[in-house]
Amino acid sequence: MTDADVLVIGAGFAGLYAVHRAVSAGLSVIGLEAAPDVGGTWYWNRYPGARCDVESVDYSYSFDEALQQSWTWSERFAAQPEILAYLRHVADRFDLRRHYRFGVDVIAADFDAGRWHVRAADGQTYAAPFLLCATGCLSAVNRPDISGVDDFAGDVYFTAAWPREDPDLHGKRVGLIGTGSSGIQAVPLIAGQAERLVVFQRSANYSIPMPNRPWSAEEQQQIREEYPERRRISAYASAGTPHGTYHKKAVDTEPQERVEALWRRWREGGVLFAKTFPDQNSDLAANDIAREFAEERIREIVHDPVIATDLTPVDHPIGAKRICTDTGYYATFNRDNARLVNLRREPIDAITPEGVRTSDATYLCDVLVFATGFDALTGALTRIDPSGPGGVRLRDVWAEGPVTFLGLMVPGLPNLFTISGPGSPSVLANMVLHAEVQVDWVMELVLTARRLGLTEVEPRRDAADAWTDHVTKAAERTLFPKAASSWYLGANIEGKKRIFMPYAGGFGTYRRHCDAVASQNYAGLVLTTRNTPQPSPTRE
Ligand code: N01
Repeated sequence: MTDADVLVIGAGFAGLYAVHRAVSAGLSVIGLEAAPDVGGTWYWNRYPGARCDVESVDYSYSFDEALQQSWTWSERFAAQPEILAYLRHVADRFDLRRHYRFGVDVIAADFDAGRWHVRAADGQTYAAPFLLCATGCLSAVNRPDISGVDDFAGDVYFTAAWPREDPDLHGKRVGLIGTGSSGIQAVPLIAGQAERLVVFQRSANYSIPMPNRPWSAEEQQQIREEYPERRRISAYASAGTPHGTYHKKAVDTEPQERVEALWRRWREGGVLFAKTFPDQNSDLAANDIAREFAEERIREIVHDPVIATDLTPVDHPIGAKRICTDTGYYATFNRDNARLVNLRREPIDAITPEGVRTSDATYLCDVLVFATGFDALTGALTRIDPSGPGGVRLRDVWAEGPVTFLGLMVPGLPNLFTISGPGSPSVLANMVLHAEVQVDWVMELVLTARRLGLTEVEPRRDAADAWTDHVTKAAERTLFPKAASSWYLGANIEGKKRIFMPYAGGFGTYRRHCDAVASQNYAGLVLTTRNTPQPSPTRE
């Protein structure tokens, strides 16, 4: 079967849920996934140390109470293998794999005669009236074009496409380029294996220790009992988790009390430190308080003051770039076999067959690890570059930055849905609950359209402009745009328009916007009925 009611691209958290929702609603659905199995980002990012920075009990589906009660997370912050095992379990439990074609790399999508025609790299096409792109925010790998990169004689690995068979790095001289979340998580593990590790850092990042530990049996029982309440609080919370900020602004809190609040968050670990105080991400004075606290921790951990200074960010308020979480990152630079190269002082000239040549030295390497990130938020979509009626192309509509309605729909591209797309909270929220909210909204719209005999649903240009303007204004109320460069801003990709892409207004607020649009009969959308002949899809 290559025709269905709905096509879903992607088999990560969002894609799997979209397929499940569509099948449960009685629709025929084809899922297309480039990898050989389910998992999405958790399929590919299997580098040493890969873990989620949101607590496992929150970073999991909420849509099915029996699933929630039956799965037991072993640790507070789940590692990649456990998250992948969970997604495989979900695929088995809801029999989702049979709707998927794996190993299918989608390269194009055109809307014609009321249907999306999706083309794969192998030439196969698939068609359906509705297309859900659950292609991920962090899936289009950034492979930097460094001079000589193809000449390197040793092994090359990308954290974002790590081999299924974990490479043995014992006794190897490893060079690692990139110090975002992936590099920072991988560094301590690689240093523990390699003979020598050289970390090439262009920009330092703030990283908070992740005090991971196993959940005790009592905690697991308590989690099960409290799940409904935990989810009820999370449903309209600002980040889709039950955690809030300190009850007072940093600038209104006495110094001693502030430090105590910061220590509490530091010890809780994870991304929550970025939200210790309610004004931390909107007021530079408040941010400075948290930033200085974190910088003091770096100086305490790292023995060599020059290295500590090099590891201290100089170009962004804390949290304005995605805060990283680690297990022993800073302390790694106290080891004899780990070295930091500050590329701002000593830029890379070229990669040679033997290693990395900077302005000052050549670092001999047997292995190069690229932890160089992604063409985030838009990359996976613009690489497909869907084209609508009259030849409207996504890349053209987004030439000056992503224009969306609710981060979910694009003017000129009917029946196309961008799950976790730019203009939605996505990476600023709990991605799993976020996917559930968006997929539920889309499926309601699809079912409504089918019930009313509508063949096309599409946002009005003025409604999309108004939402995009709202997204920009929400970002302007924060410190996010103050980062010199970040993937939130698209600034890590050459030629990409610099614009803050996620919706910073909060997950709960976003959800209320979605609810309001649906309850106002989809205000902002153009709903059309055309008499186009429709092939009737076969159900599996
Ligand atoms: O990617 P990044 P990432 N020469 O873009 C450097 C999520 N995530 O994969 O900052 C030299 O953050 C680049 O330098 P600069 C999380 O949301 C979550 O690490 O551009 N260096 C930067 O240091 C995260 O934010 C988890 O100057 C080059 C690094 O590469 C997001 O994924 C774990 C370079 C890229 O950092 C992305 O993280 C992992 C070049 N030519 C990821 N090009 C958890 O849940 C790029 N860089 C914990």
